[in-house]
Amino acid sequence: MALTNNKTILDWVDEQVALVKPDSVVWIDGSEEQLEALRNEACATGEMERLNEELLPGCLLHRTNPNDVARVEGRTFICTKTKEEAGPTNNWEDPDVMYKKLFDIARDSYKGRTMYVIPYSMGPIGSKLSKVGIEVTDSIYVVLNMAIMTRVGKAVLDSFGDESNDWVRGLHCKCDIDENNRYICHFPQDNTIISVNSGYGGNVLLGKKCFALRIASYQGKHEGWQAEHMLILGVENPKGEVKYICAAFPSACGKTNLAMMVPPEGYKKAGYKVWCVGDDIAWIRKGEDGRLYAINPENGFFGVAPGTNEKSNPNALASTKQGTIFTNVAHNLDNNTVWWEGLDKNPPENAVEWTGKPWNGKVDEIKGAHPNSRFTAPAKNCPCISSEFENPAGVPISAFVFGGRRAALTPLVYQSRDWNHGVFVGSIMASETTAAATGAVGVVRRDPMAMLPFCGYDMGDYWQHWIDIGETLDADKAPKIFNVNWFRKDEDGNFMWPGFGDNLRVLEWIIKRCENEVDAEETAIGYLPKAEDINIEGLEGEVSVDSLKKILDVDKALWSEEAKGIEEFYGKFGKTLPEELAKELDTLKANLA
Ligand code: OXD
Ligand code: MN
Repeated sequence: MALTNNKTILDWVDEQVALVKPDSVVWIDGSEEQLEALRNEACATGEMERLNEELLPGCLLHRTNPNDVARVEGRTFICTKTKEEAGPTNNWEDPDVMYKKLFDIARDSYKGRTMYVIPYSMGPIGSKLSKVGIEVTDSIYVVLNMAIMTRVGKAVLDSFGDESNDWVRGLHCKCDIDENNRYICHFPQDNTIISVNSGYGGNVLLGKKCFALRIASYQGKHEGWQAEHMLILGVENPKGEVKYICAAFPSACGKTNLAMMVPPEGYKKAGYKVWCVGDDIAWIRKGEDGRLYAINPENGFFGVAPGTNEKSNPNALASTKQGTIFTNVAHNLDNNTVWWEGLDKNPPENAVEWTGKPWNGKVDEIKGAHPNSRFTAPAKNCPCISSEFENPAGVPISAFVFGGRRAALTPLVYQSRDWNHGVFVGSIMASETTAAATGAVGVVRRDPMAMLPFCGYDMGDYWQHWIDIGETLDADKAPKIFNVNWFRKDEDGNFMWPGFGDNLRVLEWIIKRCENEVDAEETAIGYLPKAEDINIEGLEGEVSVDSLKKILDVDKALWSEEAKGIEEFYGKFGKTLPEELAKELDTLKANLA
């Protein structure tokens, strides 16, 4: 039974039914009874498996088709009316052409299947910063994941009301999981997403990258707010004051680890705490007091499993101990639990690897878990989840932090001179491919604001939006903007900074800068800490003031090379490159000369 009288929603659902022709239609009401019935059904058909009820209560295992294990950027499209609106870094297709192609693929594809209609809220239900979406899907796996990653059900529609048309349409069709006909398409001007021929997380949980970043970034541009690929964390000092930081990193830079970090012993003893508000996405708006406020639009973590362990991220691991869906990990048959590379040193010998074949735990021969295997865990499971997680007003942001993986070049931390310079710093973000593990400098890939695959319109216009937002903020209210690099290496290829919880030492300097409590040195690239101002107590033998000086140096020759790379990258954008950023590049070059 339909759960709303909103005609815009009812009409659209009718249109989808007429297109895909399901045997039946089920509206997801969000009740535990309905979700439990769906879990049972998925386990009865073999789509999912229940794990050990004592060790992993309420947890399920799922395997996707081996051809369908990751987001497919090459098949992801932004279908704006003109190609220019999508910009030089997105795949583009004309909306009419793409709708026709997708409708031809989707037509009748639900025959013999059930259509699930999922009403969901990105952000706390009813918050002014939140938005509503409806996803229809023929996958129970999608329903159960959406029920963890977002707020779903009747409560969403009740608070949304019968009048508004401000909601995002999402059609997902598994079809035959045919990789040659897989498309993840966005129609920002119609608030519409269509995803066909995939059953993998990032391609089918349409609230996440598709809505909360690609569609929402477009909405934000037109409505005066920001959708960013950023974690949100709070640092509580011994006085109980909490300062919030939003941070953007390309993949493989430890974003989830930073979002849930455990302070070093000395800090813990002194009374420092770190609270996680979000690990992936931030929606940001100016509040009545003139400061920027952020909410995490999600309600769970869709985290990469391999490498997650008691040491790297105990809070993420704890989050997966109940009510979690594991995708493409190894299945330990002895105790009906899960395993992945980097969990511990004891791969199970009586197991099934991620493709479903028997596996003996010999990780050198074949991997147990896919490198992009995932856990979908409820945020409320996280031991360090912030008390502000459900706050409809969001949290006030003190600092934006950008980062990347650079073996040389970028210092441990630096601060931008002002807002526009900060936008420049975000726009030149880059990371090296991890071939750098051998000590060789990897290939540099530019990923401005970590938004390259997620911006729903021209990236040059997106930078302009950042600059425009800055113009609306009073200088004393605007978040300060920083860049960090945890990955500097010495001549022998060893990391020079311990990372993980010790990154709090850098966040402490950042917060002191925001509070005007510490000086800095002005350099060609921005403000750098004095080595003595980064607290290294407890790091004896690992980091010294001398080694800190090395991670904080600015090599003008390397930066001049970098400036050339930036110029080349900027060249792609033509007339949408904001003048302000071209000027910042000139300033950098002049400072280096
Ligand atoms: C993610 C990503 O899955 O950024 O969060 O790729
Ligand atoms: Mn992400």
